[in-house]
Amino acid sequence: MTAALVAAIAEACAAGGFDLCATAAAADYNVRVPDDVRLPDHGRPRALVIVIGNTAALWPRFRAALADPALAAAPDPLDRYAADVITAAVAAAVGPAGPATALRFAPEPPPRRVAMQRLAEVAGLAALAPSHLAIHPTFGPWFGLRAAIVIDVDGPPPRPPVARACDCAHGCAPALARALAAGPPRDGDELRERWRLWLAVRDACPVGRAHRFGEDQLTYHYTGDRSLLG
Ligand code: B12
Ligand code: SF4
Repeated sequence: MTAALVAAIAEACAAGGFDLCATAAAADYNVRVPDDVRLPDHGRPRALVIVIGNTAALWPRFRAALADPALAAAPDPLDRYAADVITAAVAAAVGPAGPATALRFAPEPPPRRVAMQRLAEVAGLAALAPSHLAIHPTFGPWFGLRAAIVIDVDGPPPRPPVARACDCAHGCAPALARALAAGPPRDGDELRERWRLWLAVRDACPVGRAHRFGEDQLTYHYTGDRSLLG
């Protein structure tokens, strides 16, 4: 039942452009993170957690979905699109009589925040690098993390860690040092002004270069420039 549930959620999310899916047990994540970013577990410590992410595959699906005027007018259309697609995928797969579920989305602030990169690591999806980026063995840093879904069924046994592809001394470390030298990476306008320095951190990684986001997708991610959605 659990495998079928995961497959149904993964398939519906992928159809909307959220093409990465991995699973973990809540306890394997909760023991590794500070209390304020722990996941709820429905009273079942090894409850199933499904982590959903996306590669460059998201962009054409998201652009097509913007034909909906309500989505196009939303304050943050991409976050809204992710929430709509993933919430609908879970509701359809679990059904009204199914096990309890809890959803957490990557942009949610504390007290609902999840350390998505650490969850991706625990789920065997990616390795957390000194660049503060999660690195997928195929897609490198070219993916986003969108949601954690906790379902009241048993999750998998602990995963072996994902091996890091290099020591970063010749990859991301010099680029990270340059970005940090320009000032602390605060959010909002300050980060946007220096976004190319942070893009350079991603570009410095040798893993997954063939999967780099297209110009529109990456510029929108770093700047939030809505003219790219028109
Ligand atoms: C807050 C936040 C930030 C803050 C981080 C500062 C801070 N002191 O925490 C700021 C605004 C600076 C930031 C910047 C960016 N972020 Co950010 N961010 C998040 C967010 C919403 C929460 C992170 C968090 O609080 N985790 C909880 C703590 C307890 O976890 P942690 O493991 O201890 O800390 C992690 C992060 O906080 C971060 N971090 C902590 N301290 C520092 C210090 C520095 C210098 C940096 C760069 C990062 C950083 O790295 C840690 C892991 O190594 C996540 C989404 C999520 N829910 O996880 C996205 C997320 C981590 N960000 C992401 C990205 C892509 C970026 C940017 C590259 C792009 C952008 N948005 O402009 C930039 C630049 C950073 C870079 N390395 O290149 C992606 C990473 C994808 C991946 N493949 O790993 C995430 C997962 C969002 C997503 N939807 O995919 N981010
Ligand atoms: S350059 Fe190396 S250490 Fe840095 S993010 Fe890429 S694989 Fe990880």
